[in-house]
Amino acid sequence: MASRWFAALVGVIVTGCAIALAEILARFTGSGPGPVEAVAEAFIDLTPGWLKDLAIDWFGTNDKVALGVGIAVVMLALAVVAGLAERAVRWRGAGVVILLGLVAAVATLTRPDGGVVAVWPVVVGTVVGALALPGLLAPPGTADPERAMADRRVLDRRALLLGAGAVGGLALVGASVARVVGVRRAPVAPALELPDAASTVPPLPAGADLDIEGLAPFRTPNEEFYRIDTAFVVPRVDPATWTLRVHGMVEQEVTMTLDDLLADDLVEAWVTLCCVSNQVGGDLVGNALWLGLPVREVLDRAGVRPGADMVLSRSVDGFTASTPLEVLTDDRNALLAVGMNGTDLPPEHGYPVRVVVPGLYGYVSATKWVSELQVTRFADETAYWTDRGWSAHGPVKISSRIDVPRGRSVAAGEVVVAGVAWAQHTGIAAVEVRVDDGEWQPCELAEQVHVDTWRQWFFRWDAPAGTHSLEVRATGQDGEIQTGERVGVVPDGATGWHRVDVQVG
Ligand SMILES: Nc1nc2c(c(=O)[nH]1)N[C@H]1C(S)=C(S)[C@@H](COP(=O)(O)O)O[C@H]1N2
Ligand SMILES: [Mo]
Repeated sequence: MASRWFAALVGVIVTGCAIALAEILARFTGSGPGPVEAVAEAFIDLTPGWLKDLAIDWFGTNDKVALGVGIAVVMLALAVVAGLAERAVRWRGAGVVILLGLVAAVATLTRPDGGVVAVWPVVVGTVVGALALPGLLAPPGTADPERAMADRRVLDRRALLLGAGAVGGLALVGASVARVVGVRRAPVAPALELPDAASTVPPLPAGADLDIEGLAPFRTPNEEFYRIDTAFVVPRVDPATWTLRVHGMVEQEVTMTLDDLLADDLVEAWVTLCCVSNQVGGDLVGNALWLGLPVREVLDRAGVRPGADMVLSRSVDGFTASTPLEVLTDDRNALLAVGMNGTDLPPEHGYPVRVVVPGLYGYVSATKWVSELQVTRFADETAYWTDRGWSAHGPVKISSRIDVPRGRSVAAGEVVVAGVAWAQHTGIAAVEVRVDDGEWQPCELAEQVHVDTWRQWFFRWDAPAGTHSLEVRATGQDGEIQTGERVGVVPDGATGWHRVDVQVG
């Protein structure tokens, strides 16, 4: 009989090859999401809010890597179980493989880009795995010495086969991992020919960026822009076939192609985007120069019917956001964006088209890979995160953050304290800092570029030796003073003053 180690190894190799086979089939026939992707994304959709918060808290924008590692560990464990179960009772391990396959099949069926036709690679992989496992681990049937010799030879041949299988399997697994991490993503995002904006922003005033080391730059480069979404694999959208469908409570449905959009009068706008999961002092916030078509133009063409109060934007991967109609129809720069900092949207930031709305958290507004705008009512529809315990409305809360000094000791004497503050669509009027719970002291502000962007600030601090705490708070142009009350991110964003401890020596 095969040893436990051998059985576990066979389990891992067979399961690995079965998964890789299904991945490769899905990839090269373009049938839909691969099983790993489907399971990961179904898992993300089923994750309760508190667990998602914990994940973002622990792993930040590495949450996908963490999930990938988690899935790999669980699959490895189940593969070992399959091998051992097959060794114990014939067909039992095959049963484990079939169970795994069923989970993957159900996940694939329920994905927006999946469905019945997308399931066949999983079926093939499962059948191959479920037959290979008992085939490779069949116990010697008899105590007859001659039969035993023959069995030995069979086992030897199996070992050889396994070796070859392992090599091939590793190659397949490598290829599918490459697929999952998106190494092969590049060719599916052909560069768009972005037109010049019909309405441009004025050049940045010299005083907009204080250029202090360690301070977040006024403009966040695309590569450094935080990424938060439910997509385990970045959706691949073909710009040639992309359309935006505007429907629901409208006079007439409108369908736009990318050419339609690019031929329109596009506007440029500086907008700071922020995630509702951003903790006090966190970095899930960034500022970019966006290029796009005002959403109100498109809504105008469709003709919004009376009674509507919300637009549910939907992405190709099924994510939805509920945005109040009024912020999409007032004069703010709510955009169907095609450009980010002078280039196309990077795939992970919504290529080819996403929504950007100044003043709202991303989860209720900033739909990436957008494909639909449904004009409706808050009473009739709910969005992705609303169904998971988050508020239906998500206006950004006034915030401020200390970027320097942070996490290191500084020499006594004059220390520059600096950071950013934001109150999108309201604007920042003042920022104050206090040392060791003392008096609030006014800071200097960088030039305001737009009420929709963050604003840098700094403070010259005559720092005495010892350990000190620094705290910051902002005041909006509407007079609102940032509250010191500590509230967590659920259900509609964190509040509280950012505090850092500094060692001065
Ligand atoms: N399709 C899609 N769009 C999405 C999301 C998503 O999960 N799927 N997440 C939203 C959230 S919660 C935020 S904070 C912003 C983040 O945009 P970014 O990744 O470009 O920074 O995208 C929004 N748009
Ligand atoms: Mo978010």
